[in-house]
Amino acid sequence: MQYPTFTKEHKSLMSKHLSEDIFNKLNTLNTSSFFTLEQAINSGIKNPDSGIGVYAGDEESYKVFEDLFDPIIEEYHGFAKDDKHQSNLDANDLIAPNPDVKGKYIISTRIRVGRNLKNIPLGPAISDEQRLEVEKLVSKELSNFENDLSGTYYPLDGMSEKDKNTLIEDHFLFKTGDRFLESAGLNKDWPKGRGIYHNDEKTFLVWINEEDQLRIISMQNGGNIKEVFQRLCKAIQKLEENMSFSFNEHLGYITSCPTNLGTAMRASVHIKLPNLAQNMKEFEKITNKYYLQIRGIHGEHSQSEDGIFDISNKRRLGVTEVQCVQDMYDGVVALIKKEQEF
Ligand code: ADP
Ligand code: CIR
Repeated sequence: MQYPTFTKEHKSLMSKHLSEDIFNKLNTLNTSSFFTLEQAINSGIKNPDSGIGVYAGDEESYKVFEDLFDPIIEEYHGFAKDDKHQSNLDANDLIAPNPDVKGKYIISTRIRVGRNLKNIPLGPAISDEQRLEVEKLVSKELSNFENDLSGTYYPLDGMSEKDKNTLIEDHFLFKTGDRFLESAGLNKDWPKGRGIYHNDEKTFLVWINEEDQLRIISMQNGGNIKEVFQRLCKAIQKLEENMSFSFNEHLGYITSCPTNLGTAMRASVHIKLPNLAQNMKEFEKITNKYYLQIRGIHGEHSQSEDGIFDISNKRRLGVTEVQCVQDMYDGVVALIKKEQEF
C-alpha cells in the first residue's frame, strides 16, 4: 500500500507516530499469521476520530511492528521499551471502603479484564474456524463454574433482537457493528462465535470473541468496589486453572488494542456528578491527576447523559491490577469530595 493520506481530522496516536520512514520499513512485513501493517492501521485510517487507531493481529505484531507500537504504548501507558510489567490479583491489597455508602453518587461499579488464548491469533487475524473453537473451549470451561459464578452461555447467533437490545441497553452486552472494530477486521463472520455468559444476577459475565477472545467482567450496583474486584479475581484464578492465556513479561496480557496490554483491566464506576459536569476544567484536573479516563455511559465513544459519567483507570500496563483499581478508587473519592464543595 501507499503511505496513507492523513488529514487534520486524523487525531490518533497511530497517525502521529507513523512517519513515512517507519511506514516504508514496516509496509512489506508480516507476522506468521500473515498479519500486515495495512490491516493493523486500517481502523485508524478509516476512522479519523480514533484516539489510538491501531490493532495487533497476534502477539508477534507487537515485535514485528514495534517501531510503530512502542511509541504508542509509551505515550498511552507511560511505559518504556525496557520496562517490565507486574501483576497483582490479590484483592486483600486493595484499600477501598465504599466511598458512597448512602448511594448518592455511584450508580454502579464494573471491572473487566481482556484475555486471549495462547498460540491462537488475536481477533483481527483469527480464522472463522479458530473463532468457533475458542467459543467452544471457553463456554465449556465456564459450564463448570459453581455457586455465585455459575451461569449460562447465550450465543449471539439466534438471540432475539429484543433480548439483545435489552442486554445492551442495561450495559451487560457489547454493541453490534462498532465501526472501529469493523475496520480492524474484528467483526468478521458476525454474529457466529460471539456470545455472552452470565450468572442469574448478572454480576459475573464473560464476553466471548468481541474485541478480545474473552472479556471477564464483574459488576454490581453501588460503590462496593472491593467486592466487585474480589469476585473478578476469583473468576480469573478459576479460568487460569485450565486455560493458558497469551502473556509475556514485558507486555503482560496480550490484547488486540495496545491500550489494553498489561493488566487488560478497566475498572469503572457510573457516577452522578452534575456540579462537576458544569465545570469540566476542575473535573479534568482531578481525572488527569489520578490517571483516569472519562467516557459516556453507553461505553466508549458515547456521550455522557444527565451528568452521569463512566470514570475508569487509563493506565493498564506497568501497573498491577490492584493499582489500576486503586487509581480509579482514589480518583473517585477526590471527585466526590470536589462535587460536594460546589
Ligand atoms: P470496555 O469496558 O470493554 O472498554 P465499553 O466502554 O464499550 O467497553 O463498555 C462496555 C459496556 O459496559 C457499556 O455498555 C458500558 O455502559 C458498560 N459499563 C462500563 N462501566 C460500567 C459501570 N461502572 N456500570 C455499569 N455499566 C458499565
Ligand atoms: C480508537 O482508536 O479510538 C479505538 N480503536 C479504540 C481505542 C481504545 N480506547 C481506549 O482509550 N482504551
